[in-house]
Amino acid sequence: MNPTDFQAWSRETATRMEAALGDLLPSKSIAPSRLHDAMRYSVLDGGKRVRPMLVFAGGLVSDADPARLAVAAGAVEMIHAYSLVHDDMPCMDDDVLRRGKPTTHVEFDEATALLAGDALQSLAFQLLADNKLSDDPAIQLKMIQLFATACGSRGMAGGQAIDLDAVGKSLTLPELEYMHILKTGALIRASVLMGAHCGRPMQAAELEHLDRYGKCVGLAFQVVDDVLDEESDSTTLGKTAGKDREANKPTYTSLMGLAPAKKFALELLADAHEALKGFDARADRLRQLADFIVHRDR
Ligand code: GRG
Repeated sequence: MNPTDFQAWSRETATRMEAALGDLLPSKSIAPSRLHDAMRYSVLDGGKRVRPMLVFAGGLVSDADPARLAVAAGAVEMIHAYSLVHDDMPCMDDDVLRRGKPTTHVEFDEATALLAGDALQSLAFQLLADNKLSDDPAIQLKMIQLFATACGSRGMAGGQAIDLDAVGKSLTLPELEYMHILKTGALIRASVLMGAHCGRPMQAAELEHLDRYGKCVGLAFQVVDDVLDEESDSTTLGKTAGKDREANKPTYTSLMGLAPAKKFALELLADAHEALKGFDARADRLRQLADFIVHRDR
């Protein structure tokens, strides 16, 4: 696999996403303009766009139409952005900086940030309902169902609830893993399937393998996030009360140690590759993305 080629593809995908998100989000010239401004502020011009890339890479496996993938990827990124906006608020992690900019509640105000997150979540589902994403309406309904599960109390929001409850407590490794499979993993896992469902109908076995890939990559993403946090001496920047709360949260590095956490991430990467072994070269972007996620430096 050619890393230069992957870098070019990821840059192109990020540029395509920026344009698509700009079009999919309501204009700030439309009322209520402050809310629309806050939604655009929270989504545009920032982030690695890992989840959209997973949607596009999943779609390559099923030869999906890029226009459909842009809508599905836009919906996924809006949910991700909403989760960050709410996560940064004083009632949760209380952070003042995100993606090098003031967090949404700091730039606007708490009520606007809350509403921006709410409206981004609604808009994501509206996009999935308004646009044709599969030739088969039953598959499109399935996409919306799996996505709703990934976002809700049995997915990301549930994982966040478990995470908040864990502050100051000790979790076992299986408990930590369960929390992260929901909090960070569910959306990443759903991204791959959302992309794959935009193309030709997939066999159940293919979907199972893609889901296993997504589960491994979703968990690896969080393990690497913990490793990067541990290794970074800049984590105190832009943090307030959330800093103390976060310091009291169990992480892979605090439970396993740094070297075993790095080894675990590599094991998950090997499992992700194993899950794709029956796929042809059309899964190469998924393979490269798994490598990128595990070997990233931010
Ligand atoms: C508020 C319902 C609700 C959920 C919040 C995902 C989440 C749940 C909170 C984020 C907290 C956090 C920083 C977790 C660590 C892993 C993670 C999801 C990091 C942010 O994702 P990146 O690195 O961010 O993809 P960018 O900015 O690149 O998009």
